[in-house]
Parts: sequence; structure tokens; C-alpha cells
Amino acid sequence: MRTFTSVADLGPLDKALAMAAEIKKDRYAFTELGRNKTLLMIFFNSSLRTRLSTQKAAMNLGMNVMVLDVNQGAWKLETERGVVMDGDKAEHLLEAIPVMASYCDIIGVRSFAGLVDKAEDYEERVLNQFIKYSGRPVFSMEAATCHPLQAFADLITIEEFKEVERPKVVLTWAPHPRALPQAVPNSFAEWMNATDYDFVITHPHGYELDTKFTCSARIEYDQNKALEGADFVYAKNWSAYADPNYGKILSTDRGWTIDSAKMALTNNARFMHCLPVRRNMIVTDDVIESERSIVIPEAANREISATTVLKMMLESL
Ligand code: AN0
Ligand code: CP
Repeated sequence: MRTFTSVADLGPLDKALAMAAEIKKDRYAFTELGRNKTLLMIFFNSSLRTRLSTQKAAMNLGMNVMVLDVNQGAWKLETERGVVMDGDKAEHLLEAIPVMASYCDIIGVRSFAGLVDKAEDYEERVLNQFIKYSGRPVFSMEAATCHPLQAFADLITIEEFKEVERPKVVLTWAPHPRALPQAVPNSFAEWMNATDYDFVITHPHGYELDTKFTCSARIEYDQNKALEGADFVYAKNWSAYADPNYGKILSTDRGWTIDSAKMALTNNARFMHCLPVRRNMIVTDDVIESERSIVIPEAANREISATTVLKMMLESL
């Protein structure tokens, strides 16, 4: 595997899930595979889980790891070609990428959507420059439009916790004080569509996601109706995708916060969120602390999804 941005990159999903299950049983089984191979993780944005779980995954496989926080200690990077660089950015990505690539074998990139220029975000300009100019396998650690390591971990978690063959999974928008990217819900929708689960998306009007990711998923604007009979409730905020409101907050209605009354509508559902989560905006304290909440095992599975993906990339070197 030379790039990892979408579910299709994994090949047959059942095989990838079987590999993830095998890795979970013995995460050190392939510790020789990454010997003398170096992972470079580049962060344009903050992270707790992705940083630690991906580093741990690389260590599971015997790799060396380097982490660069672009905004802390590195030269500020220009990402647009043709710009007269007379501002505060001292280096261009077009030099920085091949230089960084010369020190490593695999590259992970975190670069969030700017939420200003939709075309720039949805063309994945930063991530695609790494893919084009590094000559290395590149994976997304949440880029502008996708967060595949999260969606893979989410799928592994649902497979572990499901009590019926074809669970009802509800992705619900929830309020948040800051404008957030669509990357997490985009990837979650894409990955749920790759399964045969009963998948429903609920959000207020105006929060429709890119149909490239949602495809034929059922959209239900009435959150209470969507939650009826749910086996998994996956809460997440995102900003508007549709024009002319791209990147804007259209609602902070706390009537959409997941509380115990909402959870009572479900089939005793498991509660999921990718974290970090704002309590009592997205979800109430009692729901996230309840025994039906699986946010911690979900986050723990980030190590498993990352180990599986890095193993596949190491095998392609
Ligand atoms: C980010 C987002 O919503 O994309 C990262 C989530 C994994 N969340 C925040 O910035 C709070
Ligand atoms: N879920 C997730 O990607 O978390 P971080 O932003 O902390 O990496």
C-alpha cells in the first residue's frame, strides 16, 4: 500500500479486519518488519491520540520514529506555488518535502482543512503534494477531507462490540462552539458505506456532507427518529459543507446534545466519539461516563488501525 487516505486503499475490507484482529492478539508479531525503517510524522495541527497511537504502532513494528511539529520549532512553510515569499513563511513545502523524505521511509501527515477555501480543502492540496513529491508511501493522519485511521479504528470497534450481525449505526451531528472540519464524518460515512450495516446520518438542515462520502446513506433530519433502535450512536460536530456556508457554524442548538433521554430512544446503544470531545456540548457527562460508552476502547483501537496500516505500507517498500 503506497497511500492511505480511503477505505479502498486497504483492499478487501474483511482481510484488513482479520489482519487487525490478528495484530490485536499479538501486536508485536511483526516486530522485525520495520527494522531500520523510519517513520516521519508531520503535524500541521494539534493531536493527542494520532500522535501517540501512530508512534506506538510504529514501535510495535520495530520502526524508528521522528515527529515534526511544523508550528513549533520548524520554519513556517508556504504551501502555495507561485507566491512571492516576502511574508513570515521562510521555506516552501516544495523543498521541505523532498528534504524530509530523504530522512525517512514512510510519511504520515496531519493537515486540517482551512475551512475558508472549499476547493483548496477538497483537492487535498497539502496531502497531495506529499504524495506527489516525496516518493514515499504517505498516509493521512487527518487531512482536509478525511481521517481514515480514525474510521478504521471505529470499524474495528464496532466489529468488536456489535451484538447483531447488521447493527444500526447512527452518525449524529452535535453542537460545538468552534467550526470543525468534515474529515471525521466524511471518513466515517465512507467506511460505514463499505459495510452492510444499517447506516443513518442525522443533522440539522444545512449540514449535508459531500455525497462523494455519504453516497446512498439514509439522511434523517429528525434526530429522535434517527436514534430509534440504534445499536451504535456516533456523535460528531462538523461545520457546513454546502455552499454558500462552507466552513460556517449554522447551529449551536443544544437540543442536539446526546443525553440520557436521547440514548433511551435507542436499542441500548453504545456511545462513540473520536475524541477530543467537549462534554455537555456534544455529549453529557452521564452518557460519556456510562457503561454503554466505548470511547476509550475506540481510542485504544487507534493503535491497532495504525499498526495494520503501517504493516501494509512496510510490505510495499
Ligand atoms: C478535530 C476535528 O473535528 O476534525 C480533530 C478530531 C479528531 N477536532 C477538533 O479540532 C476539536
Ligand atoms: N481522534 C483523534 O484523531 O484525536 P487527536 O486529534 O488527539 O489525534
